[in-house]
Amino acid sequence: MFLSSLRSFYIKIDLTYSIINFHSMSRNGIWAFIVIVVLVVGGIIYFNNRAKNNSTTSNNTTSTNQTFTPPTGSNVVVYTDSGFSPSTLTVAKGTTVIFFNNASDAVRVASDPHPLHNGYPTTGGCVSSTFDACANTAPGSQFDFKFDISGTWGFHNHLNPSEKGTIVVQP
Ligand SMILES: [Cu+2]
Repeated sequence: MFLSSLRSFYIKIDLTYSIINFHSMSRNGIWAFIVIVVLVVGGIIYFNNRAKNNSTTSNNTTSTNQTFTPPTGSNVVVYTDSGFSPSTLTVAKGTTVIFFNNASDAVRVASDPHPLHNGYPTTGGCVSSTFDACANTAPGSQFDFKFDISGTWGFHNHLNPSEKGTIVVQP
């Protein structure tokens, strides 16, 4: 009687111990699982953010190399990094010519000759002729000038006088 109750006591202890042991093992398993989940989710978020930052950086790079859309028409001269295009433009008297800056640097269109700026025969400009932007035209901007006098009028980029062009104004 005593022996059998002792045996059942031991069995109980053994059972309880193995239950605790089993629980603690599965608890470790749960912790390991949680740690793995946290690492995996954290890793995904980290690499996602890195990918996002990389794409933001490349977007910024794209926006620095901004290109503009010059106006089109028979009265447009576009300034590019390689000079004025077309280099000679023929227009009718009274036409307003658009000098559009599609280059990466500023430009200042002015009447030849440099530095007198008195070829186009009007006075009242900042140097002499009114055919003078008198200020830098930033990339993406334009300078407009109305040609009321017929003739062949040379102009240049006052910031880089070797860059030249010609407007032929027909009567
Ligand atoms: Cu000049």
